[in-house]
Amino acid sequence: MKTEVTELLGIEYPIIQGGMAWVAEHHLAAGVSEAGGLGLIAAASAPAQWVRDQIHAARKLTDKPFGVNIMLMSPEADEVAKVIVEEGVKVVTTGAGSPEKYMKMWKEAGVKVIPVVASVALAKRMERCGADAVVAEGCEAGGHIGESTTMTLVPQVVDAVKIPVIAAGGIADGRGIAAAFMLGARGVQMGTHFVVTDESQVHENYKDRIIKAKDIDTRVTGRTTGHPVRALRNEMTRKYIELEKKGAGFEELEKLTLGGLRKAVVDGDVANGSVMSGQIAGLVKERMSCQALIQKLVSETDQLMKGMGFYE
Ligand code: TUI
Repeated sequence: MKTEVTELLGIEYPIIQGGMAWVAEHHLAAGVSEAGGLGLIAAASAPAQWVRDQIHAARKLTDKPFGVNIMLMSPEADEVAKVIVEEGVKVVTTGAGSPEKYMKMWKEAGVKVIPVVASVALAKRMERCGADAVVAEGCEAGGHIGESTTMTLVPQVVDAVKIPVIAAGGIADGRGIAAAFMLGARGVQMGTHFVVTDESQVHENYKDRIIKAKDIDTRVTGRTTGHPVRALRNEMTRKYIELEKKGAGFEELEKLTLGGLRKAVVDGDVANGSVMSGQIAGLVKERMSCQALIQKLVSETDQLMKGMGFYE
């Protein structure tokens, strides 16, 4: 499965693990990289020293390349951006904003930069300022999302830029990967399925909710505040959406979600916490190791793409 993305990143398969806040720590990142994909450590809102420690811990588990995801709304983003360079991290992905101000520093250090974008406009801007590839993430994805679906966003981004495009949002099996290739992507980023792998350290309750989820079980909160976030429906999303309908303001709504992801991932409070997940959770029925998952994805994709001359 060689594509421009495997070449760019020096990995075996063009499968990237999403930079999921609280979920994407060193065990998961190393597991995905060891299995031939690209694992990521999510800096989320964590202090720079935590990120540094995670990088060291991942290096103890794998010699293969892995990356760090920076959430650009984090107050720690400036410090984490420097840690990337100081620690010689090979790949950085970014979310929830534009990484323009760090681009020069990263490119000079030889870091491969892959911004996650939810629009054609941002993809073009990222290409102009030196991005090596972009992840085009449709609103089927979990967490903070944009407006467009993967089906509509990916081909429009592919037509708008020359750098390789990696598709994300709604992908959890070989059919999704093959479909992404058909839309012009050269790789995929997946989150939800990796949450339930053996290497993932998230609370069992969180994994259970994903395994039991049906097709229509996610909800988007925060459309009224300009920060739409997709999560599995629970008491928190119900209250949140009810308050939104009543016209509640940002501060009142914020109280419901503050620390919510930690609550769900660490404490296992899947009723009141934020159980971020993509719409594809309904397809995720089995727990397995990162190795088994990636091998399953590769063989399913190969089966579908056989003889199409798509990749070498
Ligand atoms: O970033 C994500 N997904 C995330 S970040 C996150 S952390 C969080 N936790 C609680 C509440 C809110 C966030 C959870 N999930 N995906 C990549 C992504 N980036 N999706 C959408 C965007 C995006 C949105 C607007 C990127 C850029 C942007 O505007 C930038 C600009 O300057 O135009």
